[in-house]
Amino acid sequence: MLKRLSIAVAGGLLLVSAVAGCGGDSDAGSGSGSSGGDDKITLGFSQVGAESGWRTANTKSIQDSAASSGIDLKFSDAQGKQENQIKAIRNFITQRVDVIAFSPVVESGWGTVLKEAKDANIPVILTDRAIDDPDTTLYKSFIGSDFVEEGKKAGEWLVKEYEGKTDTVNIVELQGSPGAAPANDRKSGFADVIKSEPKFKVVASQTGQFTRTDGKAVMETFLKSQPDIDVLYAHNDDMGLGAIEAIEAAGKKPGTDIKIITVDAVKDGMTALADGKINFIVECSPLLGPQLMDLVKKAKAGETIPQRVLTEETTFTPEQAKEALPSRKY
Ligand code: GYE
Repeated sequence: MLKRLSIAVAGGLLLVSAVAGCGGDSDAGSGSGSSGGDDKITLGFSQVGAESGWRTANTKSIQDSAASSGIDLKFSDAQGKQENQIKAIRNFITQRVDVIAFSPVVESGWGTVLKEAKDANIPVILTDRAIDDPDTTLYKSFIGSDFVEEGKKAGEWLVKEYEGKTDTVNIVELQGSPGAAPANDRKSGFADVIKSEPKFKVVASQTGQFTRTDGKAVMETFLKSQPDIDVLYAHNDDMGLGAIEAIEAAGKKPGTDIKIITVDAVKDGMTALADGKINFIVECSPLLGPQLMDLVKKAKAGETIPQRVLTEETTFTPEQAKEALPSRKY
């Protein structure tokens, strides 16, 4: 309701369609898409879920920028399940939305449904995460980060941190949700960099599902099974934050007894970094909404859009986190 209200406020012109859309919500909406005859763009968006602070900020960015761009957003939450995303995409096709965008839960298994969208002439934009299908004609563009690069940045920090030291460095890794591009790529980018020095040993690596709860639970098992952990590499802040609770409960000092590297740089992660509980964060921006809406408009207008739109990102040390925190948007 709030969303529809802000759409109405964003432009008087859109009021009629906003009111007309009140009968339905999210992907079950009444379908005021290209068949409706008005020139308002309808975007069907299937989100992964609400697993992390990153995801919450990403959802907000997409909803806010759709509203301020006057785009009618049909938002669907897949609750972490690929089957729900496939269903949502099929619904969007039936409703004849103008553009479909989605953030794929996993990398593989998209060929059939995306072929259906292509046959229906509905452009698809991959948001945040890639798919592994070699047929790049199945989507118009992919907007998001380079996750391999993020993993490499995490590894490079570690190599520097232990420069000149010869003792073995025991690393535990909390992976993102199985099969997701950021889990696969952050793992491989990191592994690629640290393999240059045999002193780095990943002694345990398991999924923490990108959530705080699982990050904490898996770290508890790591702490029990691994007597000597030097470093934790977590594929996102939330799992790192959960792990911090487990480390403290085990009587150890996060950031000191166990060094911690995470990815995302959401506010809670940055606060823990500023407090010295995390040692290094690789940024991954969730604020994809404005660029996505821009691509949606261009795709609808039939303009050629770049196949790949890369987000710009940085890294943070505790000092840099202290500086950045007051103006941090997410
Ligand atoms: O890093 C993590 C999440 O796909 C980049 O998904 C995203 C990842 C993000 O939930 O926190």
